[in-house]
Amino acid sequence: MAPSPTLIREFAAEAGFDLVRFGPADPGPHGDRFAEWLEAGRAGEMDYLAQNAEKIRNPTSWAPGVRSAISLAYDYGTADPVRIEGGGRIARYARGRDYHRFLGKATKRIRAFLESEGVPHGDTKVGTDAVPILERALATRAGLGFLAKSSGVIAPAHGPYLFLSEVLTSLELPFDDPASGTCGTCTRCIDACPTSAIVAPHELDARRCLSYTTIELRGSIPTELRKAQGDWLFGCDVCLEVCPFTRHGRSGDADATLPPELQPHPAIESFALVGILELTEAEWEEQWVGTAIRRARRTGMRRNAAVVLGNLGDGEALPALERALADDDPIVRGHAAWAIGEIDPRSGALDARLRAENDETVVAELRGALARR
Ligand code: B12
Ligand code: SF4
Ligand code: SF4
Repeated sequence: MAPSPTLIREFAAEAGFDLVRFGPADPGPHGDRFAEWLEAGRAGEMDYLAQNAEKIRNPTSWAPGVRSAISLAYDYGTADPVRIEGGGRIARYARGRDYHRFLGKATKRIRAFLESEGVPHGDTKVGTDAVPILERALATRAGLGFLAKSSGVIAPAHGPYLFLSEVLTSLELPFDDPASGTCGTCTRCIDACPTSAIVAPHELDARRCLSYTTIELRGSIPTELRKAQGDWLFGCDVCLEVCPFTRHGRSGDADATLPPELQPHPAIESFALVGILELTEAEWEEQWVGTAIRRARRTGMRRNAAVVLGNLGDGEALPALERALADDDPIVRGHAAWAIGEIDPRSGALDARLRAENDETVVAELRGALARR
């Protein structure tokens, strides 16, 4: 016999989720919005979204027989983003061990529970983030929260810092009502976004979002977005920080209420910003394994560190940046040149490197830095 909806809610709460709602296992009209978004090129280089578009729009194409989505949310709200020694901030979601593992275990427990209650093996699919599902669409349709102008899902009683997960099941569950709450006339996130990435309410141009440029983008960060990056080293939380619903997140000593997996990772706590610019392959492979930061790759993190150092304008970072001009990695060399141009474009190291450099992109970066004299 199938487990009762009440029992499923109780089990999901016990597995660690703050919110559990039931809704349809398909994105409905959000699927069309997603297709328009892709068509407009707003996904940038995230090709996996276009490659999985059919699966994303139609979950039954890869999970036949699913009828309902158990939409789940975990409130990870904390007081502060992680600050790296010497400057540099990391978005709150990436502070601990990779949250995919933490939530993946919890969703798998729910699947095991459903199977132990008689749901046939194979009738249930689970996911967190890295899954061909419009998680925000499913969460909104299940009434877990409302679709905010930032394009995030906000649960009025918790705020915007929510990880989403889902269990798709063949069970016919009673769908929940839509969540109350709207953005109303507020436009704070749109106004505060440093790169104007929220181009209209609910519409994000990912190519401009710092979460994309510092994490997903391989290669160079567009020059016009570098200053706007400020001290964000990985991801960005501005549109969540300014949101008036943020005060409804975890309260009191919020950090202490997070499980050990979501406490700051030792690598994040022990590396200084210059150390990240100079991160060796061995350090990356030994000390950063198991963090969500790995998504940016070592090159990406070193590139991001150069941009932040340039934005912080700290002359003490110049020797490290000048050393980075001779790095094997042209992305690191190019961004180091840009950062030196921000701090001290008269540095002789720029001229010396220009004489030796034969990578066209780096040459352009060096010329750009020298032009600031
Ligand atoms: C690709 C991706 C990104 C991209 C693009 C984000 C985007 N807004 O499109 C980048 C790298 C920029 C990114 C950034 C972030 N991400 Co992200 N990302 C994803 C991922 C993998 C896919 C999202 C996607 O398909 N985007 C395409 C757009 C079109 O879809 P969408 O964002 O869901 O937008 C929907 C609405 O806009 C809706 N819509 C818009 N207008 C209208 C109007 C009507 C009438 C209707 C019906 C619908 C509608 O249609 C879309 C489909 O539902 C999801 C995980 C997943 N599998 O869903 C996580 C996910 C969305 N990300 C998440 C997080 C936490 C973030 C960041 C906060 C991380 C950070 N601090 O740096 C930022 C937030 C930036 C922002 N303002 O959105 C969470 C969001 C949780 C939440 N509460 O909403 C998710 C769900 C991961 C997770 N499992 O927790 N992300
Ligand atoms: S994460 Fe930062 S850059 Fe991206 S939309 Fe939000 S405020 Fe803008
Ligand atoms: S800041 Fe305002 S507009 Fe943006 S998501 Fe929050 S309530 Fe909505």
